[in-house]
Amino acid sequence: MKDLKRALQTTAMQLFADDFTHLDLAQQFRTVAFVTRGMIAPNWAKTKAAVDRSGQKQVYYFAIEFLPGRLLASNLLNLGIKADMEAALTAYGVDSALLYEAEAEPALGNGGLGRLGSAFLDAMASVGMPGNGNGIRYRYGLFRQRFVDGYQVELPDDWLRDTNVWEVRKENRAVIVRFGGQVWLRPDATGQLQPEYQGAQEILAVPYDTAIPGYHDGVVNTMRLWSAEPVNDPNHAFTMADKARADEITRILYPDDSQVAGQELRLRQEYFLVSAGVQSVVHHYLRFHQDIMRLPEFVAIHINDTHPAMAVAELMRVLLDDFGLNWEPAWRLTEATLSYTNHTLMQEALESWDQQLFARVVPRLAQLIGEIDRRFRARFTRRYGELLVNRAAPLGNGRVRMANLAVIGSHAVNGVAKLHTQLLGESVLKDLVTLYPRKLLNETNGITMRRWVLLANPGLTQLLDLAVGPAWHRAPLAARGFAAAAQQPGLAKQLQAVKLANKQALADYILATLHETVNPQALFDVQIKRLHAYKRQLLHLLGILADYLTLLDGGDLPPRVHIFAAKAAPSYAYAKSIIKVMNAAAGVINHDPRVSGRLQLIFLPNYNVSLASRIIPAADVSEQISLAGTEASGTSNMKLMANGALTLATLDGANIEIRDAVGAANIETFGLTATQVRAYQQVGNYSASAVLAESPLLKRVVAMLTDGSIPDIQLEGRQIVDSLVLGNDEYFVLADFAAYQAASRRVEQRYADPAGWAQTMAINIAAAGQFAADFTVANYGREIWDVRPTHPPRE
Ligand code: GPK
Repeated sequence: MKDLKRALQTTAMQLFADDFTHLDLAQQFRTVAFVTRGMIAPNWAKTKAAVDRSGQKQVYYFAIEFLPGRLLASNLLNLGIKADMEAALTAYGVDSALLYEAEAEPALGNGGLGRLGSAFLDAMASVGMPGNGNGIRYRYGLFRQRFVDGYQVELPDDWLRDTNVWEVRKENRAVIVRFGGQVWLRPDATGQLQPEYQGAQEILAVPYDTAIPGYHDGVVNTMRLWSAEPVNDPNHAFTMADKARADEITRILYPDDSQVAGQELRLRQEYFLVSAGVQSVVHHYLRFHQDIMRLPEFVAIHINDTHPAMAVAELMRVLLDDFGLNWEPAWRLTEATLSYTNHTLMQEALESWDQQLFARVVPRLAQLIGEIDRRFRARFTRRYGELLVNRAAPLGNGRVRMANLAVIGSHAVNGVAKLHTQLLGESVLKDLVTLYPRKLLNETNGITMRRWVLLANPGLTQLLDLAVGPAWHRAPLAARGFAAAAQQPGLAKQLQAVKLANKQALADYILATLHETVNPQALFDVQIKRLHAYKRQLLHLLGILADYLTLLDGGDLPPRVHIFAAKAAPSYAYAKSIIKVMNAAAGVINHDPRVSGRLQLIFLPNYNVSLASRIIPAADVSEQISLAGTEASGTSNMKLMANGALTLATLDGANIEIRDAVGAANIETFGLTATQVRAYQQVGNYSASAVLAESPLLKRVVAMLTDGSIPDIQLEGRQIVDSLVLGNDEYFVLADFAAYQAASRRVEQRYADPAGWAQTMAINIAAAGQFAADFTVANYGREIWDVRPTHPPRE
């Protein structure tokens, strides 16, 4: 600790020419982070050297989003110096909790997809797999959300305003990315066709590297994020317009994860990420290897969702144009190097690009994809027929279909939960699975147990350490013993006390941010995720309104606090209407003395990784109520169970695997199954109005949206009712309503038995270990990447 104190003083003097104790909180944060970074650096250099020297195969995880969360506490934890640093800070009179909050959160992702990428980077480092992130350094991350009159307002996220302590700019590793112009193919001296570019725009891609330290293992991997700049040519000054055109590419993260907007800038972002990434992977490979034909022995490139799917064509471009390979060997290398994860079944989220736009932005890739398409058709049409091949081809109806391209160019394709993978094979990827029956695999998602339990829930961590020892930090399955241990009434009592303390802390936060007082003894019922029709926050809201009416009618329900957090895409009007209606309903319910202390609706603004860390440890119930067959996996379901919440769920995504892990007695499931939903959709015999006509309670609830009982929501309430009635309730909210209400009552009955509830909590916590991302990446390594961890998580 003495050393740390001295390091803080020295660094404060170097950075700010002042004493550590004289600095403000932001400066103190920078000082502590700088010291921490200095302690990571030697192992970072050592890891890189060791991987290069040993020639171990490396994973490059290409993703248009990463969502790491704040890094200081997590880095200190992984280095094993968190307690020491906190002691040093205490000695200087600094509150470490406040200091951690001074860090800007890197919000370079929308939600689950980006968070999964960051969980994988953490996990790869923690099990000793050489793994690199490859992404974009957005100047502005996901918008900050505020509510004004209950409406969502989006504010810019200027996260780089104060310098980012963690990143290292590597200008010596910059590469040039080419856009637009014309490409001609001309035979060179040997007769090979070579592309000749005319009028292309060149952009400099500059990498910024961030260290990703593993947990207590001395491994430090790298997340590389690319920033666009004008090319700096000493003989040709760039203009302001050049600078603006470059800056634009990495200016801002697209804040929508449900729709493909089809905008040229997004396509440019994707190509920028892919071209910079592929070039840098190949450059690095050539520093330590001679033979490009051995690339897949040393390099695995992973395509996270379709946004980086152009990697297929870009790697072909490099192999053909820069290395002069012939098509077949280049294609074999490409397929062996690449793999792809699908994250959604939703039609509107499946990416495709207008072929003409595509050819204008990336003309050489358009040529190559044309050739991939031609060869694909030539190979399969005779045997499988034109209809099937047309559907599965990379080109069709004037569009470039990114999922098809990714599957065709990869040796493995995976879904993110068992049900999702099964449904992929039956629907979105059916034709491609017919053509490539062995490519499709399942890799169920995972989470960073250490961030979501060790960091977020110190109380529970202490109890787990007490009950099963600290082995679970590295070997997540070791938490299994917690279920049996919690049968001792003493431990069960302590578990209840920890949960209560966490709820009190969240109650304090709610009071400070929304000026609402909530009772920590009440049931805390949590739904936190992006706002989407398919995730059915609306079903939860209808349930709340029904309970409100029941209470007004004189019914008796136990005290319950419903806690939401969710951002809506700025262009997603329906999702924004739900937010407005939620906030308006909160205004009515929370201030009605007739239900005071018994029912509350709390919508916390600006959901992000930091807010999740506050809410999750305090949750009693985890709402995972998407329409069956729509949520690919979900990962908040795993985080919440790991913190002892009971899952209230449809049989969707990873909820099914959670049920299998905890047993049907320790989860509440309800609603239509994916098979039943599909049957309705195929026959077309679902009638929302018929459901409505049969339920007097439901009718009253839906009426509340338009009859003025919730003020100031004329348009929004109407829009929602129209979607349910005129639109025939695309997501079967009304169909599942009665089952949801019944499940909700069962949850309350369980909660009335504190001893039984404590057992269920313990069983959920004990069973969560299987969802540690440490296992997920080890499985990817074994089944897809052919990369083995040096210290795999114990089974
Ligand atoms: C899926 F397709 C997408 C997307 O664009 N963004 C995103 O966050 C999510 N996802 C799924 O919706 C979740 O079910 C899943 O757990 C998560 O990706 C990670 O796989």
